[in-house]
Amino acid sequence: MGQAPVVYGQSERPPRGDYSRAAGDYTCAQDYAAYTETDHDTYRRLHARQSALLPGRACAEFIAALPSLGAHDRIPRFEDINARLMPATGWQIVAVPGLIPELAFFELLAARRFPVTDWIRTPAEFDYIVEPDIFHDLFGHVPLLFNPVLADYVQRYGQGGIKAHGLGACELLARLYWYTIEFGLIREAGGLRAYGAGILSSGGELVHSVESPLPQRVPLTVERAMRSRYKIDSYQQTYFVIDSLQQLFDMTAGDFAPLYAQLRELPEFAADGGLASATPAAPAPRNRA
Ligand code: HBI
Ligand code: FE
Repeated sequence: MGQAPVVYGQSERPPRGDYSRAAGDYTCAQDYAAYTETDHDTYRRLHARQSALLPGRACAEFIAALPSLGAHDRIPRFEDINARLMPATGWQIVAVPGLIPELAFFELLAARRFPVTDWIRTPAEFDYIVEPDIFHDLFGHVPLLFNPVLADYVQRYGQGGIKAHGLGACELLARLYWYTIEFGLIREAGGLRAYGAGILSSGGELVHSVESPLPQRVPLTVERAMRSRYKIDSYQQTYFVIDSLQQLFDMTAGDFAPLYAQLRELPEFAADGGLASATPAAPAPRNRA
């Protein structure tokens, strides 16, 4: 049975989920009977709040794909979503007890299996939760897995992650994940829109990221994203902007090994003996008020 993963960085607290029920690849069965009426109501309320905020703030591809999650008055059954997702892009979602080790995470993505935490936050955590829960993963990540370009990008990210793990460069690649899949912005004719799951699943950051004058918003380059450390417990100070999902796919097609070699000289890595020993940043609290 899978062991509880080491959760890095600030969140030294034990992981939330029950990892004793996970298989060796950290996947488990979605324990649908375990959901209470409060859980279903929390999902319904979160979905309603976020859906009301999407117009003018979420990218068109996300808005078009969101109905593919199906009914939102109760927590969806993963097999019901998979019945639509597999034919669309060959992806499936698999239940996990929570955050899992990086290599296991990358291997699932490379196999077009997206790990979705199967528990939901308590009502008291409605606006803020430390670890990604089912709402962050389902609402934030899964709709864009129905988009063929983003679906291919996420699989290639997983393949790149396996390679980065071998090179001790997970921290650098994690920054690219952070500033695209989690907190990426896209420029549309009507203005800036969010495509990052961490933004799309957050009540406060969805408005902040596209409307606040405070953050920097810069064109995405792989090098600049990999040079940019990120904050895991507050809104981003910098958002990276793409012009299209195709542009994101095309600009990340290259071999990152030379870039890893160049960036491993950064002060935060050189100081404590090199990139491999860098403590990977804690996978984010994805939802802030
Ligand atoms: N595990 N279940 C889960 N979900 C994530 O988003 C996740 C993870 N483990 C590691 C991780 N993300 C990040 O470190 C990635 O950058 C690899
Ligand atoms: Fe996420």
